[in-house]
Amino acid sequence: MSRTVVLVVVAALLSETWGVPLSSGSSPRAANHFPDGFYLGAATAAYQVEGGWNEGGKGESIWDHTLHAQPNLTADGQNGDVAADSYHKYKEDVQLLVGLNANVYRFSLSWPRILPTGDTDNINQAGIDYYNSLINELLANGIQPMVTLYHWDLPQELQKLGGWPNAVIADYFVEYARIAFENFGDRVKLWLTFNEPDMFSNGYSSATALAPGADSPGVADYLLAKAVLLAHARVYRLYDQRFRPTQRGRVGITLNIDWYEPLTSSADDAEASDRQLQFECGLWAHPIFSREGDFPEVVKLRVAANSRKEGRTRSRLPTLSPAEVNLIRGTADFFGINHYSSSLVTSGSSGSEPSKTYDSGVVTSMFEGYPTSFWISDIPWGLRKLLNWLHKSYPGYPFFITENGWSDPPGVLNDTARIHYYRGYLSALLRSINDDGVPVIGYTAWSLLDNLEWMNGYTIKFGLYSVDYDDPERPRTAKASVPVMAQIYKERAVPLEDFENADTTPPS
Ligand code: PNW
Repeated sequence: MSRTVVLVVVAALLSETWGVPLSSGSSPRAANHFPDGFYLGAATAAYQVEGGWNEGGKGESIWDHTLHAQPNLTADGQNGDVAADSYHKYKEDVQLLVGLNANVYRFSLSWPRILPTGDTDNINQAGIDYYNSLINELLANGIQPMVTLYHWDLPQELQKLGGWPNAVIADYFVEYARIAFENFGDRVKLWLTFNEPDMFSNGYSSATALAPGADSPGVADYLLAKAVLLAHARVYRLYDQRFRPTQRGRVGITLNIDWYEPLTSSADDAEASDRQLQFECGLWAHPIFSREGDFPEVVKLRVAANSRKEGRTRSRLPTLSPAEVNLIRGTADFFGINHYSSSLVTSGSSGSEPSKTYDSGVVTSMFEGYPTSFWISDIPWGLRKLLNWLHKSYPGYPFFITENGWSDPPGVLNDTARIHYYRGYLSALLRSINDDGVPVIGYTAWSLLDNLEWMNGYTIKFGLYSVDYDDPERPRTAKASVPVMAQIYKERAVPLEDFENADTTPPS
């Protein structure tokens, strides 16, 4: 064997056996391939797909309550009472995942399906049975379950106590998590405590954005931040101490993080970009994933300064005591990311006073010249920049892309824009892993099937599979993106031509 051949073989063995990233100059075959053991699948959330809102002993959630009381909050007056009927059709859903060659399915547990009052006075066995059936069906088909404990459907009984801004809710969340670990942890090895706290905090800063519609901007959302971080940390530590020794799974949290590109090359805009990332991501990530813990300095300073200006004697952002900082710091085995889009950012003033938006002191705008749908721009290099920024800011943590996807208006089965989006973003993900050395362990596309897109009702479609919402049977149909994704998942690679054509390098 010539020396070159030996080197190539050794490099291939290294990359295959230990997932050692090859440098960009190496074999082009490797660069478009996912590492061994990489998870590839799709995601959903309970309220968006399950339906069965009052079946099998399920209690009322804040979403049931809010959309029943105010049906006009959704774009089409619809709600999740039936949704995609996954409560009855979960076996079919598992076959949709099989059709994608997925090896992981991210779904969420409905807290009030398991604990109808949110508390342990009533542990609903029918709810536990439902999730056991789903988990067993997944495993029988070779698909790992990845479970989100909280994807926004708080038991309404706990909203009567004020919901997440009330720190006492953490006590209930820990009990709920314990019941989930006890019942499912023998088979579930990937756990997420929360989905997108930054996004669901809007349910407490706006009357109309999300349930429960408690309108306390700049106050409730920061109180919620402390309560959620403490709840997350306590659940992580519970798992670590009581369940990890026997169950050997991993616990993380998922944050929504877009990329914010400075509008100009000025130092001011670079600062605005960092500030926006700190207010959207750092508020949650810094306490958990940074070496020093606590809220980011820039967030603490700006909220304190605005609070003083408003005549308050205390900051609207609660403080974390040294003991709380220690409790929260380091409480994750991996870092979940929901990434959809990139925007431009400059410093300036937006949002009402007080509000988190106002505190951040930035103005964002959408890029021009990229494919756009609703609030999403198709900018693959934004994901690559974000992953590099995250890896630099929070070294030592593996990342998992828990959501990424494209939305269409209703009726698009030949979803060429979604295909373009996924080819680009999966290529950017591969560049981040193989060229940049960012440790990413998995990817779940949003979403497996068309579902209730919160206040947009059924008017915005994220599914790889479409669902006919006019038919009581809720039949599923594969969109054109399904065979494309199924091939990528099967080959565990983006086809070379698509990979090389993808827009993965930021314009200079
Ligand atoms: C996420 N935005 O929410 C949620 O985790 C999903 O439940 C949801 O269906 C999905 O993304 C698609 O929207 C977001 O306006 C909602 O920037 C809105 C935004 C981002 C994420």
